[in-house]
Amino acid sequence: MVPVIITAALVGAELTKQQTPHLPVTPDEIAQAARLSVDAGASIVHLHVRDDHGRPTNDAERFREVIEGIRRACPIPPIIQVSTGGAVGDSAESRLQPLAAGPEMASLDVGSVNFGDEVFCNPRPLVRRLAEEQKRLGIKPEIEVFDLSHLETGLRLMEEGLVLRPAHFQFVMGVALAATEENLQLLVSRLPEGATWTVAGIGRHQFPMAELALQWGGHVRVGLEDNIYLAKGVLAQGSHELVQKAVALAERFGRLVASVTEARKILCLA
Ligand code: KMH
Ligand code: ZN
Repeated sequence: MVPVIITAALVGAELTKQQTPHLPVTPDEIAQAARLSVDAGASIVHLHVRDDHGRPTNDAERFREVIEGIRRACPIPPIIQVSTGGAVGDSAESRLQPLAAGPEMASLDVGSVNFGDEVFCNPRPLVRRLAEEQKRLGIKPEIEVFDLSHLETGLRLMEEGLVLRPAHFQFVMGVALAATEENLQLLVSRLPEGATWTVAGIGRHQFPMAELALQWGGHVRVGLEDNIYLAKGVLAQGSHELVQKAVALAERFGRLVASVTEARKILCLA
């Protein structure tokens, strides 16, 4: 099996310091969190950033500052994947901004979904716009699949040439779709030829989903954005502890952990 690419989702847009004091919010804290996660085995950093008050922002300048900080802090800089999902309710204009900060990858949310008590809106025209801009800038999208219909939309974007092959999919389990083995199996079975995939299990589903991905040749996302606990009732001291746990699981299932160079090759990044 190919080495497993571990993505560290360090910040998110919804999490607060009240929920976990280990959440990085300043550019320095985020750079340090990235360094620890990359040292632990992550090759991709999925990135949201915060303003000076710790609130989520899509400001291109703040993204640039944080990305530079991460690249400076890491002897071997990771692949930076900016979020174009932002926070629930962010405008299209705002969600396009992180693409200007020079990332190699970006998330591409392709369908609307209930998100807690809110709705994460991704109407088709917005999705097309985000996909077009990523293609224009040579940024590889990660198609975010919160629901089965999102996979269908991803396939359509590929047919339309808005997402180039080989496409990369992220299965987000436990927000809309229940985080079950059957659901993950169904999603994997619908992937197009040559596609790569990774799984983000939310909350307590993080590691059960990671275990399946490790056994089935998929890749894994962990990090505080999705789950703040290392074990029941034990807060992770940072995303790096969750990366360490994923690395230990990879060893258990006989998967090597991809270096940054290997991850670039697996994902066919330029
Ligand atoms: N914060 C969520 C509403 C992404 O990064 O693309 C969207 C999200 C997905 O986190
Ligand atoms: Zn995100």
